[in-house]
Amino acid sequence: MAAEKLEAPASVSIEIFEKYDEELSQECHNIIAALPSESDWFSVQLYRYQGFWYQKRLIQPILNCQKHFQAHDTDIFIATPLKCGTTWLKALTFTIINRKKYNLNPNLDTTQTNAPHPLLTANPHVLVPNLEFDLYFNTNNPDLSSFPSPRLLSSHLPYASLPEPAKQSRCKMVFLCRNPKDVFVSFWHFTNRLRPDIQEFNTIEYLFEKFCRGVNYFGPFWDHVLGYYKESLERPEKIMFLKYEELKSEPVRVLKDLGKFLGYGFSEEEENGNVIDDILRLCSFENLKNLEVNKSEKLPAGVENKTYFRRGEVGDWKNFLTIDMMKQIDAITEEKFGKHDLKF
Ligand code: PAP
Repeated sequence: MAAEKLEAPASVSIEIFEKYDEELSQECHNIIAALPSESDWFSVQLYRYQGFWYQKRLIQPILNCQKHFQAHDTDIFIATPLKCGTTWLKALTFTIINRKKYNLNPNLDTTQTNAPHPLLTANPHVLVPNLEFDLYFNTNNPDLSSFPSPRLLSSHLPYASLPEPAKQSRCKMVFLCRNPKDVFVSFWHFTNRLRPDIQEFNTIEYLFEKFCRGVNYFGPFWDHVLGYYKESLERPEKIMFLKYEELKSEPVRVLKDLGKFLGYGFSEEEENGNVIDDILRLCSFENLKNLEVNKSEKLPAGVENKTYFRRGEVGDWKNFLTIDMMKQIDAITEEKFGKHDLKF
């Protein structure tokens, strides 16, 4: 197993991972009391709600958005399990939709007609807020009326647990998933970067066992993917199903498809010009990772932006998983996805 030096923790205070009991509604208390639970990698309890695992702090926001979120037909949702490329897809989608407003290539800004691109000064997670972590985290029913149309929103929730209006409306969803072995390795590093100073590093074996049993945030990973996959087959006009690997290997084709799916298709002139290349360059791992905002700033919740940019490669699992681990994940993937002809 290759020894990548584990990075020092991002100095997140443990408080942001806990929702104090007194802030929970009575309904939430009652629900949590009846849920199966086990401890996570922060030694905080995880709870299995509607078939998926969450920290206690997320149950109340999930209830809030399930109860209060009202969809617009023009909304666009980015839906992902953790560590599948959310940050990248947020950057790309934001940029596709707003490509006429902002300057896509700072080196070619001869006209100065467009404003500087927001990605140069804001992390993609700030530009595309998440329902359960951002919007409904501290507020039961936030006022979203000032959001410009189309509202660009995101969620890590499994399809079955999304607010009903999001499912019933004609809003569009782009779902991105990734090879589970790379997801696991990315997640393992993420937990260690976030761990509080007082906590030991999580061993890969410890987290692997939980991941394979489905006991990780928004997991089981495989069930999460299947929920969106099946729905995307039923309603291809509503849900676009993407893989991180195809975004890596065929970025131009995927971007064209994505633009078309969202109703922001590229014109012939744009396709023949530099627009698609400019978008890909602006949103590339190298570019985003090296922006000052992503090197030195934090999200409002306290997580350092740099935590979201590690290696950005396909197949990094080979550097960390043993043969046995590989076989174990592959067997689960085959069992869960094989009959659906879903391959990674
Ligand atoms: P999240 O679920 O916490 O929001 P998410 O953005 O989905 O995280 O996943 C982070 C992964 O995407 C990291 O993968 P790695 O650990 O295997 O390196 C991160 O490096 C990768 N990533 C972030 N931005 C980009 C990008 N612009 N292009 C490609 N990969 C990216």
